[in-house]
Amino acid sequence: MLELFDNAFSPYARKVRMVLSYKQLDYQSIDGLALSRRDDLLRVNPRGEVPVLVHGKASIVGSAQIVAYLDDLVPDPALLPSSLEARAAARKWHEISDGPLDAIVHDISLWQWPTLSRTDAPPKGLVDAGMRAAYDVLKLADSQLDSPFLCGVLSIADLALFPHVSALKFLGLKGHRVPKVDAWFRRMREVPCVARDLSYLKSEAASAFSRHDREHYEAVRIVWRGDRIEWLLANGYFDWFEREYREGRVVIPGVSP
Ligand SMILES: N[C@@H](CCC(=O)N[C@@H](CS)C(=O)NCC(=O)O)C(=O)O
Repeated sequence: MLELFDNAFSPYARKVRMVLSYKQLDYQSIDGLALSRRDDLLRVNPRGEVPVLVHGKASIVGSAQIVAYLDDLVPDPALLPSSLEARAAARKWHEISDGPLDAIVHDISLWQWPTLSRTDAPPKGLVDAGMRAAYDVLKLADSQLDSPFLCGVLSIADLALFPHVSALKFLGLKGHRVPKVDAWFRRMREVPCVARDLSYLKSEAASAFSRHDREHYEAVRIVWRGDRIEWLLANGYFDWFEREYREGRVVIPGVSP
């Protein structure tokens, strides 16, 4: 039996769930970010991050590693296209989605999380800068979308990008013209593994927003790492981040307790 240390809203966990579903694999989901499961999560990943896949004695940490593991476990349907060029492009989109695009979406969305008890406003200009940067990524996708999916056939490129575009739509990315991305997004919503995850997400969101899940999850401290810190600092938000740190709202995985 496969066990997934999961979280409904994590873009990385969303990607892994869609892959599991695409490959028709059954698994047991454990909400690894629920405070009640924190010790269990730390046992399989001392960084305290989801997703983690447990398969027998193996614990696979990190969504890209999990995706590669699942593709080895069940090669058909494949997550990479067949041509050398398209495979390289799919890996590139996987990396853009997991790295810089995740960072942008994370950094501008903190004020929308139902689990956080923030009542302040984002620092001046942050959301606009994020939306501009995200739009640049979407324009690149738009310029490359000349088939139904990013790299020809449905691949990890689409499954990795989708959660971020879906979050950007939720955040209100409006007034930007990316017609091919919009058509791709509509097409993606109909792909069975994507549709299934969207309906799961919808039901989880309804309960999280209605009970304002602050007792079940960390409500104050935010985990900051790698690209997410880099994007913030590259955009000049040193003072804001320092204040967050001094006021005890910053966790650096593997360093902070
Ligand atoms: N590189 C990792 C990143 C995983 C990650 O950042 N997970 C976030 C959720 S999106 C997390 O678990 N953060 C810990 C927390 O919020 O407590 C991956 O690809 O799986």
